[in-house]
Amino acid sequence: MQFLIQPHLVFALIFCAFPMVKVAAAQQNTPPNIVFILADDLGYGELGCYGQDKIKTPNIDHLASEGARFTQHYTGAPVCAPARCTLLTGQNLAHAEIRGNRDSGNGRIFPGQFPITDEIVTIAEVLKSVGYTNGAFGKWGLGPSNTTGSPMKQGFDRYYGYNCQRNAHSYYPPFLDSNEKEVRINNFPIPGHLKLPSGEVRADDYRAENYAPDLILDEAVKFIEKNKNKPFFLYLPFVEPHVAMQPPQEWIDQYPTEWDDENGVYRGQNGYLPHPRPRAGYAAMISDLDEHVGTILENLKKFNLDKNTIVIFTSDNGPTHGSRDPRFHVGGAASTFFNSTGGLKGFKGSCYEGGIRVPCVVRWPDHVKPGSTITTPSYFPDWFPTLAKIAEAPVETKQTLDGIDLTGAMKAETAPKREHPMIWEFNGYGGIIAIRDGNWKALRRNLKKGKQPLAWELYNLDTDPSESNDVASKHPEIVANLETKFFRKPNHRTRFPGSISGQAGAVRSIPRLAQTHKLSVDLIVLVFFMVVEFSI
Ligand SMILES: [Ca+2]
Repeated sequence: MQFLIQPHLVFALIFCAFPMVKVAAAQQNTPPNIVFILADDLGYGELGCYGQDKIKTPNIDHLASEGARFTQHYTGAPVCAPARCTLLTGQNLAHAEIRGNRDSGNGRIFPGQFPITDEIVTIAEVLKSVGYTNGAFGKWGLGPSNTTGSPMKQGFDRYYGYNCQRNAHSYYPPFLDSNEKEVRINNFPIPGHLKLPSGEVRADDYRAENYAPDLILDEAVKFIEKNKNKPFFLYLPFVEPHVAMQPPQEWIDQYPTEWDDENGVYRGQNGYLPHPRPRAGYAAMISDLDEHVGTILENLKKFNLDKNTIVIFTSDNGPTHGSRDPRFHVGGAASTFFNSTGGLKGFKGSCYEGGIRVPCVVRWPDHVKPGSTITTPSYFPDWFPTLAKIAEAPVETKQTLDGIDLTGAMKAETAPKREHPMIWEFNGYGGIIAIRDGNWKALRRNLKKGKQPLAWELYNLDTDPSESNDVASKHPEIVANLETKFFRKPNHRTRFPGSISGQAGAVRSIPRLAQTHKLSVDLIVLVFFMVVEFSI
């Protein structure tokens, strides 16, 4: 048999192939979808891929195996609202509009948090400017509906979840917020805080009709399907494993009953809700979170989006800290039993590593090498320039941006250069400031008004990641250098006052370590600012 080349057949083949070529080119040129998953209070050591050996996290571990793990990634703040502010606005705590978990003050039971302003530009707004459709699903915390801080006024086209962080203290709340409307989800909601001093503690007594994380996940999946044909930014600030502890029973049953033999039931004495098996309950919350991450990844695959989507998974701050009853942490959490900080010092609310260093996994096919590790120190303000770069979006904002573009580090191409060190300035938990420059980290505590400020501490994180050996007295010159860098350009926020934040007078009211002659100059400056302050 002889093959004859028929001219009309050749024409037909070319004609058919042309649209395919065109489609392939279009797919290549489509900016990647961005999925940013933010866990709440998940510690550095609470994932299998970060050394956790009790709690099972197969989906996030798999995500890490297909992408990279950051080993020195930090949140921008050691608690919820300011951490979210640093993430979405690209500013560190010396510049950020939100510096604490302050309520909006609107007098409602769930007031929402103090709103970010209209002037501030969020990364969602930047992405929107180049055609992204943006959805946020989960805990917001940056301002109630009908204020400038509403997600719908900060670049998001769709929002579903807990606008108010306090409403998120329960997984069975009365309502969730859908765009700017409250939608009732439980007719018999469970409050986030109850005690049961005696009698049997039953997990089922703290459950109601609708488990909020499942509803939030469903809406996120709908968003993926609806926007599968155009670039989207999906921000998923999931609530787990923040207490109260109300995970599904199927996950609790996966963990050994013996775990809770030692301390027994939790009766709500450290706040939030009682639990019959608090250690199993805590692990169950993380497994449930892991399952939800798995569902998101499955859906990206289902809609053929997984190749052209960057997925980032991290946490807003370190694991839950201790409280009055030393057998449990707040809400019955078992941060010590699980070695939740992975050996780092401090917990949520602290600027020691345990409070701010967080797990961070990134999967970006063809860009990030599967199974790799990124050791570049980085923090939340870096995501603003990084995501803008990924989307090829121009950044035209008046606000100070404190982060650096991490795409070079993620692709293992170039080590990013950080002009200004990473800093944290937090007026909660007694008032703390911290600065990391290279491997050196300096930190001061007790800076809140009325407290006696403690001396600077200094740690070499390369040799002492657990911050157990304070070398400040050995290297006063390094401390003085970091102190100078710390006070580079803070700006004052009267809404979030603190003796450490802001104007030169306030800053210099802290006794500085610098030499005596410098101190006398500072005193003159202090007197000058006091005069100025009292004269207006
Ligand atoms: Ca948090």
